Amino acid sequence: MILQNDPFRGPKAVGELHSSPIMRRYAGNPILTAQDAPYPASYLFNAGVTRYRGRYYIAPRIDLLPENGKAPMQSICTGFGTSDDGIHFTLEKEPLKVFYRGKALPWVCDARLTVLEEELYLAFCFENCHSERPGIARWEGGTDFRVVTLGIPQQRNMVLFPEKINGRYMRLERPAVQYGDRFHIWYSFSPDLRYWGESDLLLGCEDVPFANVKIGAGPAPVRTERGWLLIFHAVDDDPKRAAPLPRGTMWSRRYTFGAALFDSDDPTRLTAITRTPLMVAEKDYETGSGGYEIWVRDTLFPCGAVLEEDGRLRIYYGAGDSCVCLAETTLSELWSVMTPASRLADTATVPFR
Ligand code: BMA
Repeated sequence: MILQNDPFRGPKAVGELHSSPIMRRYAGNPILTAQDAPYPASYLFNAGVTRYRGRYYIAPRIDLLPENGKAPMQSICTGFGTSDDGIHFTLEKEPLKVFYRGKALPWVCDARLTVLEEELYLAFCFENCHSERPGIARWEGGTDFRVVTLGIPQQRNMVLFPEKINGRYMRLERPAVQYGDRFHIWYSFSPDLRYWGESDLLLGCEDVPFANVKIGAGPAPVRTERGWLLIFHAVDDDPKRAAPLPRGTMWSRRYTFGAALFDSDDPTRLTAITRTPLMVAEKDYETGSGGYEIWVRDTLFPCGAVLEEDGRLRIYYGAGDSCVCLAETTLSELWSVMTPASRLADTATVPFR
């Protein structure tokens, strides 16, 4: 539903966008594809990545489409693997399982990994006959995770902070709304990781000049000397771009990503943002040119970030809903492209005008 009297309605079309020169793509991209899965897979992308106990862990979304010949219908799962260098990952023989009331949840996808209090957590979305829901699960060893909490529909892009904030756990989520035509990032607090509340708006779609449809949290926020750094995806739509995807669906959207900074002591308070994207699909493995077969063009979807001890920030992103790629920058370069900012809506209770 489009609200005509919405004071935050932005421009209809965002226009041309380019990647920032501060981002360096890894020359060996993509770092992980469907061919690396030890079981049937059509596309492997959107991977949560973190460093835990001296190793890198990865949890990529893996889709199997019927035309692969081995599946009667599309299915989605999440792989799980490790690496010593953050570039060469080996996946476990089976996808990960997220147990809830004795059963593994179906279609777990778009995972983010967080190390919190020395434990490894998976924040995820799962899809089923009663819609999409988010959840958080704790690793139990092998490929097993156990649910700690599940949210209600319709939400995706749940992300857990790696530390307590003033004595409470904090998470981000992205509810889907039928009210208004844009989706925003929200936050909640919890005393125990299980019960969540005090939910409020973190960042509005209107705060991101290169989004006109939705935004969502990317990897788990990273603590820096300037505050909490959040890499987020931004979606803009332009009907002029409408053209079919390889499987026929019309597609006129574009997923790019940027960065926002939040106050160290109060991460609900925005302090700075990139007013243009950090990255936009440009390389063949991101656009589907040059013989690369991709599923959804113009789509970059970051789910992993690792701040190395030498100041390099590694960002892991899904490209074209088809593969996992890596790009790097440094915090000092990031500060040079961020602008001081505060949220346009000072509360999440602004009346219609
Ligand atoms: C979102 C999610 C992501 C996907 C993106 C682009 O809604 O489903 O997994 O990468 O769309 O297709």
